[in-house]
Order: sequence, then C-alpha cells, then structure tokens
Amino acid sequence: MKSCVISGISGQTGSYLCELLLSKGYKVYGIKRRSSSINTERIDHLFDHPNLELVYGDLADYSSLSSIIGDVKPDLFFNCGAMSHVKVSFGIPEYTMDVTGTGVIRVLEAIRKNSPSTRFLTASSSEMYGASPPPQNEDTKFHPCSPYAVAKVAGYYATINYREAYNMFAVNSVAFNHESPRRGETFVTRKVTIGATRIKLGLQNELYLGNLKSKRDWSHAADTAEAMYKIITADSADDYVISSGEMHSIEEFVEKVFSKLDLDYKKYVKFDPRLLRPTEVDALCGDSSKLRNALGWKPKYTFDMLIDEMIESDMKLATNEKLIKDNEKKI
Ligand code: NAP
Ligand code: G4F
Repeated sequence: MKSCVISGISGQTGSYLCELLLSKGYKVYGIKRRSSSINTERIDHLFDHPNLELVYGDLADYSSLSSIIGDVKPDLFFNCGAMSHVKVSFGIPEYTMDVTGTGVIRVLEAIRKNSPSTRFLTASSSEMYGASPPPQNEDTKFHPCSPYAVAKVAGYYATINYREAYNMFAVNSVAFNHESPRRGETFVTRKVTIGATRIKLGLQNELYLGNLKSKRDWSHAADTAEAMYKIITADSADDYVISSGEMHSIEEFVEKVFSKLDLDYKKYVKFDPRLLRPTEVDALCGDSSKLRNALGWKPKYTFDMLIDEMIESDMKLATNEKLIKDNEKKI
C-alpha cells in the first residue's frame, strides 16, 4: 500500500489533503504536535478510518521527524505544518523562522538521510511575492514583507537546493490564499463569516477589522489540496503557483458576505488599528497557467461558492450557539 506523511494534518489544508489521500487508497500518517487541549476537530470525522494514523512530532524537533520518516519511509511527504499567521509572525519572528523556515530543512535532511526516494512537497506561499505587483507567477521576483514570508522564502530555496544538490524529488507549491469552513478563526475571511452570521442572529453587534484595502486571490482549500497532489505526483519535479486568478479586496469580501445575509456592513464593521501590520502586502493575484497547462488543474469552486459554503457552515454554528443561549435563559 502506498503511504504518505502530512505535517500540519490538524490544520485547514492538511485536513483536506488527509481526506484526499485516504480516498486515493494511501495509508496516511499525520504529524501532530503535543497540545494541552484536543485540537484535532478538523480530522475528528476520519478517526475511525483504518488507514489513518497520527504520530507525535514537531517541525522544531529533528529527532521526531527523522524517526517518523525512517520508520514509515513514505512515498510522499506533504509539509503543511507552519506558524502560518502573517500578523503573529511580527510578534514571534525567531520562532516563525525556526518552524516555518528551518522546519523545512529539518524534514528535507531527515528524508535525505532516511528515505531519499520519498517525494517531498512544501506549502510555500504567495506571501513571498509581498511587494512585487500582480499578476505573480513562477518567474516573479520575491519581495517578502513579514517574518513569515522571509521564513517561507528560506523554505522555498532550501527545497530547490535539495532537489539540485541531491537529486531529490523536492518541490514547492506556491499557493495563494485558500479558505474554507475549516479556515482558522483569526484569518480575515473566517473572522468575517463568523462575525456576520453571529451579527445576523443578534449574538454580537460589531466586527473589528484592520486594513480593508488590501487585495487577495482566494481559492477553496479543497481545490488547493488537489493541486498539491498533482504537483507531488507529476512526472518531473517542478514548482507551481496555485491560484484562482481572481483578485478581490477585503472590503469586497466583507460587503459580499454581509449583503448575502441582507446586512449593510457599514453599520457593523469597525476599525481597530491594532490589526494593522508593520508592512502590508497590498495586492496578490496569481497566474497559475503553468499548473493548469502542464498538470491539467482546474478549481471546482468559484469565489461565490466558497463564500456560500463558509456562510452556511458558520450560520449552523451560530444557530447552535443561539439555541444554547436561549435555552439557558429559560432555565
Ligand atoms: P493552518 O490551518 O494554520 O495549519 C497549520 C498546521 O501546522 C497546523 O496543523 C499546526 O498544528 C501545524 N503546526 C504549527 N506549528 C507546528 C510545529 N512546530 N510542528 C508541527 N506542526 C506545526 O494553516 P493552513 O491554512 O492549513 O496552511 C497550510 C500550510 O500552507 C502552511 O504551511 C501555510 O503556511 C501554507 N500556506 C497557506 C495558505 C493559505 O492561504 N491557507 C497559503 C499559502 C501557504 P496545530 O493544529 O497544533 O496548531
Ligand atoms: O487573512 P489574512 O490574515 O491572510 P494573509 O495575511 O493574506 O495570509 C494568509 O495567506 C497567505 C498566502 O498569501 C498564507 F501564506 C498565510 O499563511 C495566510 O494563510 O489577511 C488577509 C488580509 C491582510 O491584508 C490583512 O491586513 O486581510 C487584512 N485584514 C484586515 N482585517 C485582516 C483583518 N487580517 C486578519 N487576519 N484579521 C483582521 O481582522
């Protein structure tokens, strides 16, 4: 049976990759880091699957990575683990470089020493383009604007270096923003769908946001996971941009979500300067024609389908919350 290891399996994209790889018949080993509370809710529905196994490990700990790779000798390794929040990275820059940047080198080194035929993909980011204007593709110059982006650039080049130096199948997916109902609650899209649905049900009155003028290229995380699988199983090792090719401002996203709920966002959205970043990435829009032409990738979700799915899911959560609150009042 073919096997794969996924770091970051408890995260948004790792959870979609896990579903995809299980559906393709892989034995999936997920690297889970120790936490004081249970945080596997994105993959809880897969726990009974006979081909899923979680193992403790950490991108900051070479010995754990080396043991896992040495024991499993997987066909594929997806490196989705990272300290992935851009704003937070300004507060913990060294840690971000260690996990998000050096973590890539630890995995590559563990593969080189223990299982050199394992194919490796790391989740690189459109944040690496930073201040380089759109459209961005595989040839666009990097201009990182945060400790997170600097760490991703380090991981990107380390991956290419191991490919060139040791002839390993080591590749980068350079993904633009991808979202879903499983998106972390502190990223802007999810913060907006949670806030707007709770406002709709009277559970909160306002939503504090930062810069609404920046623009992003949003895909669905399930489409991104499909692309990652195509990239790591391609005939030859190469790096690819994954993107929708559509760009919208944060304000447009907010306006759309609120208006789908028959709300005027201007009445509820407030500005909090603490949410601004020391340096902002103003505009990201990916040109993924290399991926589409060479590997035949095409996203299934449109921007509206993505938003509708996120609203529907968060409306269910808000409805449950309201039911509990209303029942508490009756007791
Ligand atoms: P996410 O939801 O924040 O998930 C990050 C995952 O990394 C979580 O499973 C987290 O574990 C794990 N992790 C954090 N620190 C770790 C450590 N020291 N050792 C091992 N695992 C660790 O991020 P995502 O949206 O799924 O993104 C997946 C990857 O794609 C990340 O590398 C991200 O930087 C990159 N990326 C994301 C986007 C996007 O728009 N989503 C775009 C481009 C690139 P816990 O659950 O324990 O926290
Ligand atoms: O949702 P965000 O935090 O995502 P950001 O910074 O684009 O990073 C995400 O995408 C990257 C790919 O390009 C990934 F590599 C990275 O791991 C992560 O998944 O912020 C998007 C935009 C920013 O311009 C931010 O300033 O939204 C703006 N924003 C406005 N108000 C806010 C808020 N962002 C957050 N998180 N929270 C706000 O209240």
